[in-house]
Amino acid sequence: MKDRFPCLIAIVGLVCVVSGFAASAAVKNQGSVPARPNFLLIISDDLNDWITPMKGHPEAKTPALETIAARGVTFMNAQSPAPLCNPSRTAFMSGKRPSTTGIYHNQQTWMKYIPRGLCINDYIRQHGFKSYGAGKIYHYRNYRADEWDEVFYVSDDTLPRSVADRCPGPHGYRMFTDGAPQGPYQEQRAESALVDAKSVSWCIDKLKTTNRFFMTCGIHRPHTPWDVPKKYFDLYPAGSVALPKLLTNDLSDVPPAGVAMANPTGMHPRVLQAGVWQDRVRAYLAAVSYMDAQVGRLIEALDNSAHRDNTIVVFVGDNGWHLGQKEHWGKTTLWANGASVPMIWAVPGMTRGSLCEHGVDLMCIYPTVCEFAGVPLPKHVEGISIKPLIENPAAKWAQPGISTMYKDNHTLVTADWRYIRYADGSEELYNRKADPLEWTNLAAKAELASVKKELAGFLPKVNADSVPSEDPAKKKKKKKGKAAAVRGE
Ligand SMILES: [Ca+2]
Ligand SMILES: [Ca+2]
Repeated sequence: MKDRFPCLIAIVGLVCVVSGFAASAAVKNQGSVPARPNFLLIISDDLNDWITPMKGHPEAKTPALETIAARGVTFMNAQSPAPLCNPSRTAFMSGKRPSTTGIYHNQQTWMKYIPRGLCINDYIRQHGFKSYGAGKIYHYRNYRADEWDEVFYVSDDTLPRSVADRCPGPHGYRMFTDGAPQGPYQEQRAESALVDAKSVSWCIDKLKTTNRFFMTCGIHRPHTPWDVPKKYFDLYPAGSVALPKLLTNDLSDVPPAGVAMANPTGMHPRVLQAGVWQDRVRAYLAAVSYMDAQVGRLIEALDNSAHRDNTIVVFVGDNGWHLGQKEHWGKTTLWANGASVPMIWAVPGMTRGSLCEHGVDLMCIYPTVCEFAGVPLPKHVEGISIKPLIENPAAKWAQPGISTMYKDNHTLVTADWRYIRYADGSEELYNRKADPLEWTNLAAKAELASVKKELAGFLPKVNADSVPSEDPAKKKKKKKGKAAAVRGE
């Protein structure tokens, strides 16, 4: 692998084309929505567009998502409210944007700032739904158990608690930051013992007994670690999976605020130096296929249940993931790789395998669920319903999708454009149709000033200060102190 790597770098421009776009196939949907629909919201963690319905990676294998997409509308330009777990999930579940709440980081406890009763899992209970949650829905244990009818949460025991623990252990651990793995795959346990399989099994059991429901299943993968069972690695040939296409000096037309988010002196040189780019791309794809297999189990159970024809399935990711694009690894950027997420809505009797190119964001989940459910929309909810686009993906649409990374840094996305404005006023503008990989920043083009102006009109009017973060070190100390007190120390 290491020997091969210089060659891979040299030919990277030829290795593959990750188009990020599938052919447009907007089809007007017809039919009527079930009179009393249930909702099954499936959230995958750190999933980018490397899924077959979006064709973001030519080799990605996600048959379950293909099944959902064949029954639904796949949104090709959906944005996460924030390209990071806690602020994204808090925003789309509560209905309040990060720029309104000041929740921009993972170390902020949203329950201190979002009043009770506002989050959709609690609100919908007031209108005759049972709400069930399993797995990672909010950011790990950051949730109020009493705001669900029933909630099932098992810690992701593959995720080390500290950097010191990030070494390959009995169950394996593969982060993009670590050196070469000990083996091609390290997860040795039976699949049924893994946390995502357990969450899905819990949901499958619930489907057998429940009536009108709002069920959310949060799947941890493809969040790191990527050591899923061998059979998912076997789907991708070692040493020859396509790498993302990179442009040399892509960051040269990006303002300093954007370069800081890319952090090109951080992970990417380390990945190159360790010679593990191929390994990490393969492992990410394996984790995506593992996630898809869990989704497949859930969809199969739904199909075999009494709820098949009256359950609206919504599949989303919470933020994107770079694997070297713009010399970046991970999330926390405002480009398509970081901010865009998969979103598929399958509405029985209405949708049937179409794509929607309009820019939208996950803030639509709350109001769209309310509209399909026929329940009043609470005043605090900031998103707008995309039911018109689910009915007709080619309908006229003015509102762009919005993603926010820390205070006052936003991206606004339509079918044609990605506009980024950082807190210091610097800008980027990409033509999504002509330049889907977002290589050429057009923000300085005088003839495009009107495009920027129009999009800037949609920038959030409020940019709340960041609420206080919990210091994980202090938290640990406090916990240790508590434990010591229990032991009588
Ligand atoms: Ca995430
Ligand atoms: Ca560039």
